[in-house]
Amino acid sequence: GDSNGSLDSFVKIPDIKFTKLFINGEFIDSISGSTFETIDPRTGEVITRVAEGRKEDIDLAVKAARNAFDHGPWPRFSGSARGKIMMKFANLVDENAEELAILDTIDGGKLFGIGKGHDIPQAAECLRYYAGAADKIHGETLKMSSEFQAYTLKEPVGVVGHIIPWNFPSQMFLMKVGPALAAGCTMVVKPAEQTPLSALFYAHLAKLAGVPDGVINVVTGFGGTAGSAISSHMDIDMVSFTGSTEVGRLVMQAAALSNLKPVSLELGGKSPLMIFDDADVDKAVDLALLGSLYNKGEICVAGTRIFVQEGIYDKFLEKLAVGIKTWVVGDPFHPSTRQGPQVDKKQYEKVLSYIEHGKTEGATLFAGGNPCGKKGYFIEPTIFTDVKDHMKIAKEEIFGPVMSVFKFKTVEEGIERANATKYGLAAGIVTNNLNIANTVSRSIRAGVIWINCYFAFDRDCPYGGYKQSGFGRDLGMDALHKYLHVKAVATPIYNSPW
Ligand code: TXE
Repeated sequence: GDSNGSLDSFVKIPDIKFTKLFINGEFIDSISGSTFETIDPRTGEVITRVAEGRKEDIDLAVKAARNAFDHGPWPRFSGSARGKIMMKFANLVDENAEELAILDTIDGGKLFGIGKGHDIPQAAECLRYYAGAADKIHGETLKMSSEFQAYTLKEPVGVVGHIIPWNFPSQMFLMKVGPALAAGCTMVVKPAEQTPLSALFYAHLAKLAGVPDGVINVVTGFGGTAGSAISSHMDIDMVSFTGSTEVGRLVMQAAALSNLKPVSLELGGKSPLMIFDDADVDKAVDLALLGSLYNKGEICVAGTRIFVQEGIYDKFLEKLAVGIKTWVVGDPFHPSTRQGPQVDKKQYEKVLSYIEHGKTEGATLFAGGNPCGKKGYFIEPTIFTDVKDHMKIAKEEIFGPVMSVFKFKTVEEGIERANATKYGLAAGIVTNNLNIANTVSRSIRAGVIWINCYFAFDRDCPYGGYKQSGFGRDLGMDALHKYLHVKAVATPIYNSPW
């Protein structure tokens, strides 16, 4: 660990510009005046203090969003007028990609090179995708069975609450805000307490681009206070949540007990990657490493249950032992680092405790298994083999760089065991056999299936959960439609007796 030299030697870290709540187009202190520390997981040191929003700040933000929705221009603009402003917003994101990537690296331990070169440009493209959709929102004309005709209108759902996690602060922000903006909604965004910095920067860029005041409000703060004030708010029309299954349950409950607002939930996962006898072993190893270790394993769709068919099992392990050595842990600013620190002390300790469980439950520790680095929250990429389906590490989401390898015999057995989970977010299949690929794709109960690839994310491709991984979709046109209501308007065709 920390094998990539001293921290901070690669880029100059700029002063942090935005640390206050963004409400009604202005950066303001929280009503209580309280602030909280945001920590650099590379060192465990404080980066800065950020305004701590609570219920009363959420109330203020909702008032601004409500006013912007009920009386402001945003929902009343033509779609193309909204699209133009969103395009400008996207251009500003691109122009500021380096600074935004730095914020996500110091706040969340994410790889800087990938952030600047991929994540943030792709997030800007996602915004453009929805900007392009803003003037293509339309309903249908219906000839009804009676003497009426009807048409449908697609109307924005209103004030949206977005509660987002820390693992992809930039992509998450723009993938939630983009379709809601295109739909004509106004919103209150609560970023995760671990990674508040880039969200505030996005708020600033939105204002520069010309997004009217009150349309996007960002309230930084904790889940139990600011977050729950969103899910139980009487004046928020919908909540889009990404986070743990445990908190997803609370969000849905609070929504039900308040104003019955619809929710969309993107929750935890324990996705299988299934490697069949005929697979290209090198490709299988690459996908197994990527699928379970990318973003230090802090990714909801991580393929952490690696099912390997018995005919290829030994060869796979042989190459995996070599492949894991290329997975370098260290300073996320260093260009050759593949894995930075876990996001915070809580996640770091959670992952280490799962590793202990794996050892005591009798799985074989094949690689890694230890914390590393002199400071910060670094953990060695870890592989367990001989994992049994009933073990804790086989069943629960670890959300860290820990891979579990299982052996299976037949396709049917593989499908059954891959499906034996309460989650259903994603699955990977490695095979060149079309019949196996087709059969398994249709048999796995999960929202996205990747054949001979993993993390094939695209703004145009929806993803989301089956089972306790939640419901509702992010990305693609499906995400736009979750921020739209369907209204039917009927009128008689001729003089009707009705
Ligand atoms: O999640 P939380 P945590 C999983 C992953 C991880 C575990 C715990 O397994 O180890 O969850 O992480 C806000 N009402 N995922 O504790 O608490 C919170 O402030 C309303 C999977 O960080 O669910 C943050 O903004 N909101 C995942 C957001 O919810 C509340 C991503 C997510 O935090 C709240 C993250 C409440 N009562 C963690 N309590 C994924 N699906 O990608 C907290 N929050």
